[in-house]
Amino acid sequence: MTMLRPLLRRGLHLSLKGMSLLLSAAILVSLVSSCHHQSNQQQSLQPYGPKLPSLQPYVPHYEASTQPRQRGTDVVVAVIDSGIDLSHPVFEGHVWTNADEIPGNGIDDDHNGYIDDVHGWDFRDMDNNSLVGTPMHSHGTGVASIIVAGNVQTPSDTIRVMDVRFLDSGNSFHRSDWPRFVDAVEYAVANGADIINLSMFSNGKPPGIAEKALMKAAMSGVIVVGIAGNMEYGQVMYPAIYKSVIAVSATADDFTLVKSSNYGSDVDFAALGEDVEVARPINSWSETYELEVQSSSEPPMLSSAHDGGMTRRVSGTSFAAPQVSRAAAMIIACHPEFSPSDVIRFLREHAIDAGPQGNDIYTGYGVIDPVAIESALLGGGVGANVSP
Ligand SMILES: [Ca+2]
Ligand SMILES: [Ca+2]
Ligand SMILES: [Ca+2]
Repeated sequence: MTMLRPLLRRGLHLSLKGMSLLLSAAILVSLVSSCHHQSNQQQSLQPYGPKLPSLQPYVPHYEASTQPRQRGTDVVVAVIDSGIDLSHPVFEGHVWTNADEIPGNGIDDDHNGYIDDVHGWDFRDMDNNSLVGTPMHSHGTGVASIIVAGNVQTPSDTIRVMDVRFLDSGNSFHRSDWPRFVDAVEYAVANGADIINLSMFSNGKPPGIAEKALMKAAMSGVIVVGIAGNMEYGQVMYPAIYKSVIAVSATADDFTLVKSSNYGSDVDFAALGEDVEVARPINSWSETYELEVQSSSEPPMLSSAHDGGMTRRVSGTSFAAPQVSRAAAMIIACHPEFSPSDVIRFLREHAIDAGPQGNDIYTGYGVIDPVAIESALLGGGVGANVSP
């Protein structure tokens, strides 16, 4: 697939919170008119409940996610990861901007506890820029590029990424980092994220504060997308195993599970996670350094072959999850009235059934292809661009 298309500058930047209601309404109308409204949108939509109804009881905290989150006209996806090189052209017009923060004045203008946090926060260095301080791993830039890459004049037009750096230079984190993780999640929720992408997993069980933070995020209407993991285990790793997090496994082009991908009854969806073309950082990134620390990295970067240009090809569940985040973001862009439950239902209805019929331990409810989701949203029919 070709991820990075020629970039066209958008005429309007929609992230200003102070924008007049009239203008917002006009933009909303223009956006919605480009989306095909499903005839069943007025039906009563059921919450996405147990992952396997026969085995697991309904979890009440999902009830909270039946309420739409209060949001602006943009769809904000917080990428809690290793940091993003936002100067890469793929992000042009797709960067979340904190409109209440005056850049570079050394003052926390919006009183959210973070000084000059214009595009996010670096919880590794406790500064406002992933490109300065400790070396940034390339992982987050690749993940984020999947979320924003696409055509203009489509639902993806309003998607903005928030750079919430958490992982260290080796793309790793340690047990002592969980409080930092909680801060990162709370930052994303407090600053307007509609979706949190968590392309990371933990070998050990996180402390209760981590689960609580993710549950609070879900209860406040944020959709959290995580990864099954890349250990070949028949079990989804933390934190995606939590019911407040969507667990994504990785499939190849032919919808078979990627060998390294974890699987299990907690998998909700699968998405392309093999040989995916993503953006590679163009600043503040030393590939030599990265290769040196890669042996201890977690989660592993399974493939990093590239042509020395602006992109490279990678594999792993880390790059499957953002396909689901992107699909969810496009659904929200077209249906701002949808609650998280409605979004999940839309994903389920438009997932491509793969492997054993119905919900299965390898691909959950099926493979999410953002192109097929976009096609469905635009009225082009489900699976119009998909060959089984
Ligand atoms: Ca601030
Ligand atoms: Ca400031
Ligand atoms: Ca930094």
